[in-house]
Amino acid sequence: MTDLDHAAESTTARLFCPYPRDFLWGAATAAYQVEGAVNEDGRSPSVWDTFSHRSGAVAFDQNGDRATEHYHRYPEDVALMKRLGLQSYRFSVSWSRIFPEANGVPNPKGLDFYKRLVDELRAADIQPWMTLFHWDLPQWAEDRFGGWESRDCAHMFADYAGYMAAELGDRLSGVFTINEFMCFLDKGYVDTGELFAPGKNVSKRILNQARHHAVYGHGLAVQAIRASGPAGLKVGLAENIPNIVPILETPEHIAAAREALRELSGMYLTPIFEGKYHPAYLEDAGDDAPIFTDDEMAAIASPIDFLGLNLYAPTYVRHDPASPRGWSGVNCGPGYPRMDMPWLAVGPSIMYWAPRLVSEAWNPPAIYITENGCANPDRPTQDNEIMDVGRVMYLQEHLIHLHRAAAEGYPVKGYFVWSLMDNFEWACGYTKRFGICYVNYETQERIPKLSAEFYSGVIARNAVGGG
Ligand code: GBH
Repeated sequence: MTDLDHAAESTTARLFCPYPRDFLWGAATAAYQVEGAVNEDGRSPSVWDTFSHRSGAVAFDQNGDRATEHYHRYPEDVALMKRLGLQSYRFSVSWSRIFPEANGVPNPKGLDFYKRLVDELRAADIQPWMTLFHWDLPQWAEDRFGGWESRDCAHMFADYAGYMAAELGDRLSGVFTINEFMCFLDKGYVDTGELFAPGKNVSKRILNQARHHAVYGHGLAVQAIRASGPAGLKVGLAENIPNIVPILETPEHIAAAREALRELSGMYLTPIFEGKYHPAYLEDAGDDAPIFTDDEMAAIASPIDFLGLNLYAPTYVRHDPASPRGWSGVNCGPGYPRMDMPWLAVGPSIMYWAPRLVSEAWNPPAIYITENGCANPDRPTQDNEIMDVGRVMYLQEHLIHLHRAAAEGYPVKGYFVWSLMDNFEWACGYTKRFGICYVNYETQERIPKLSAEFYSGVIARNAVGGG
């Protein structure tokens, strides 16, 4: 054998290395994107119902009225998960199914759906992981007090969280309070072009205050879950951090990347882990900074059991002595590869850098990749096959870098692919497909794509390689 053969063989051997024992493999969805049944069993509208019915808000004026009918087809969907070998399922709860009105009276039929779903999952030996808030705020909260503009929203959210933990907690493997602050606040409260619900345009000052109420709501929810749920129920949140990648793997660039992460997370994760807003955030906000108390900051920093990371696209950062902060961003530049979304640049090493930089900055006890995936313009062939080789490439490359993170000892415990199936992709409606299973929206048929077969193999071997 030549040296090159040896090198090739050991590289291959590395790729065949398994993920940690007990590594948890799953898939994720969110209520408004899959459930449909928006007027059934006492559910009241959320801001996404209102927004998607506003003319021009969503591509082709599409909405989640029907979505993928998961509300009715969940037994079929759980059977599909089982066939694929999934070990866990991350779903979200539609708050307005549980509390259809502002009066705090729960709706038993709404709760019952989630009980049935969770029981079905457990019977199939699939761990249920629940997200409490994936952007579909009850419309009553928007109408009454302007949603997260008000402190009341944080308190109402904590009440809802405590209620769910008490009712369902003993059957859950974990709870995520909030999914991605930036998407419902920075994109929902400010007109950035591509609007998200509720589609308003508030001042900087009000946005900052709403951000504060949202992280405060997370902290109060953690406390409510601990107080009302069974002992030992694990709780965290799922955040879309800026997925910083140092332009080169050198100590200066890595230090710059770590500082960029803390600074760019200055209003969300930094206070959750450090109990303080990042000084650069407060300085930039100036007179528009949020108003808060010490007690609120302490609540925001309530200890969590794990951090969920939604990882899609990279943000490159360099060490830059010329910049006042010592770092600066670097654009991907022309010709950079992208998947089927304008923002979805491909940078698989985010799967290594996110766990590493987050661990170096804040040392969370455990990390789950709560979302990772891509849109691909999938279309069935005449034989009803979906050859999404682009998604297989995307997932495979990302999983290899995740393996590196695990191999170097960062505490990554599991991975949820986004998404189990094609679904209502927010402002893009049904025009973008993120599923590993194709959905025919006429018939609601689910067809596993090539990527589902790929992912099943990874789960079966607990490794990317070795097939
Ligand atoms: C996830 O967020 C969501 O949790 C999920 O519901 C959704 O279906 C999935 O992504 C796919 O989109 O326009 O340049 O400002 C993804 C994270 C964060 C990606 C905001 C788009 C906006 C980039 N998203 N980001 S930009």
